[in-house]
Amino acid sequence: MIPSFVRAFALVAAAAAPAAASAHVTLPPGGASAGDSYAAAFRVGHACSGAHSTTGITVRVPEGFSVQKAEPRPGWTLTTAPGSVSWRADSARSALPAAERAEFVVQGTLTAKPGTLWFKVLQSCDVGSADWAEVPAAATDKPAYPAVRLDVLPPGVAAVEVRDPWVRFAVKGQSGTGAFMTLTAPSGARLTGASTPVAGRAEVHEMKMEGDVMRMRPVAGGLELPPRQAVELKSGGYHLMLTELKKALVAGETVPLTLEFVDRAGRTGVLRLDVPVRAGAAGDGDAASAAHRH
Ligand SMILES: [Cu+2]
Repeated sequence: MIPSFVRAFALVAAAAAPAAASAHVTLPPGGASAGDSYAAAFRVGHACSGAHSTTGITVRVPEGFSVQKAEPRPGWTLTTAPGSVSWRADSARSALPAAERAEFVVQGTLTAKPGTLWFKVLQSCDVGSADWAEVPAAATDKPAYPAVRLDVLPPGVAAVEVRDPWVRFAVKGQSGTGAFMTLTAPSGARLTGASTPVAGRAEVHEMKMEGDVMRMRPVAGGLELPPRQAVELKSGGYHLMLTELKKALVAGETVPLTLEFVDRAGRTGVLRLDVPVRAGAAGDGDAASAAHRH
């Protein structure tokens, strides 16, 4: 059984994730496990307003994160001081052009206490600067220059971002269907299983050509999610196979779905989601139901 506080935390974390606008300085969504070592990869997506390039980044490290080391960046000078890490471009040539994205990575260890950490990041540019340092007072607040948020998750909650999950509809009597989504594990993980009250079985499948025949089979050992790399579960590729369906799945309803993961340290964690049922594009999931034979 999953304690109810874990469930509540997971839902809050999932709801808050889309607020991280891609244009700001961000960490990969999905959070990190309390007490874990963590590579904080700050993504800088554009220069300051009206500027052509980013020339410096200074991260003010909150309590709750102990820095071990920062990754150097060629052509930039790295300076670490108590409570901060900064990179400064050695010349205009090595500055980060406005149209390019880059990651500035700080390795460290996280507090054992679950909660939210805010990293304040000063971005210096060829013209002006931007201080990403505003901590929203409420979840609905959208400050112009938000500090960088990191969700520190309690044991049992997987540090994985789930984007655009959906389940393909199923008519009454249909035995199986597919569930699709994009998963990103900031620190790496494996998707090892799933469960839902609407199906007797839920398995991670892959599709593979065997001779001329496209076949699907359970992924042995689970699906690898490399750190900070989005892995797509989609028709014709990896997917979650729901079989022994207990009812029709109607477009527009939502179904509970629990995803099970193992992190790099071997610890298990789950995410509990409510996933919409959709008709899907033509062909989505057809293969999943038609070709599925065990
Ligand atoms: Cu399948």
